[in-house]
Amino acid sequence: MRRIITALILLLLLLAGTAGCDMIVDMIEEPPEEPPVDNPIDPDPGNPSFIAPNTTILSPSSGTTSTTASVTVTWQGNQGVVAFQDSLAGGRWSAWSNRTSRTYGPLDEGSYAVFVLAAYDTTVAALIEDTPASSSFTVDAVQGTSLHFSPPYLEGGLTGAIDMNLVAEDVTDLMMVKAVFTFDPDIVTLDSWSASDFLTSNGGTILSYAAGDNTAGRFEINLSVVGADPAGVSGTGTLINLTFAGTAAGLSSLTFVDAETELRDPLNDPIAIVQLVDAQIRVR
Ligand SMILES: [Ca+2]
Repeated sequence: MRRIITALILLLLLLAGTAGCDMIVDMIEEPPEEPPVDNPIDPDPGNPSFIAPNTTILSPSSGTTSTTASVTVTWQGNQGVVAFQDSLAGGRWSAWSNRTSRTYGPLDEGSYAVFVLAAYDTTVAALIEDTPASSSFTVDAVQGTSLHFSPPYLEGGLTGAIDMNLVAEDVTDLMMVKAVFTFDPDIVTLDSWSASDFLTSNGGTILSYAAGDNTAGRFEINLSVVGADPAGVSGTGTLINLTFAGTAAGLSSLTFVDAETELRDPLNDPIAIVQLVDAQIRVR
């Protein structure tokens, strides 16, 4: 009996010893822990789980028409993105920042594309989004028969010309325009103007009378077309080109004098104006 018990104890010790040896072997032979393979910002091209930085533009969605001249663009990045750059087509890229929206404008009537780029690390090319996200949208802030400036917001300096246009939009049988607007003569002066080609798009000759006052900050222009066939023009086009000069840093509005501004047809009947849209010039 004692011999059997001794044999059992030896067997148990042997088993325990074997297990202990296995544990030690395991501890020695187990390789160091692998880096997690789902690290999304591991730029190693050999890492099949790498997820490139990516931007989604939330608004405006492509194809949107904005009825306001200022358009707020919002976006988001995928997990791990820490910085974005944004740009309106034709403009410069912004500095990298963590902002996820920007309001552009006031923008002129027309079509635009906005681009946004994301990065996990702006200092490593492989961690910057390859192709920026983009969205195309249209600004149609002026609607109905209108007079407006183009562009609605313009920046200029103390040297060089500041070129602005006066546009008639969505007119029918327009033959005569009287437009009066004011500006801040401490910020800008109106140096010159010239008739554009919209009123003569059916031929004919332009008769004009203009009076500018760079002390009061007021400009009045009367334009009519004679000898055109048909006598009036329809649609949208530029009436006059205006050239301002900056005189001091600041913001000047270009403000229509509603009571004195009018459109007339070939029968000399007034054409109802839906909107007179003012503009701003900033001199830096
Ligand atoms: Ca429009």
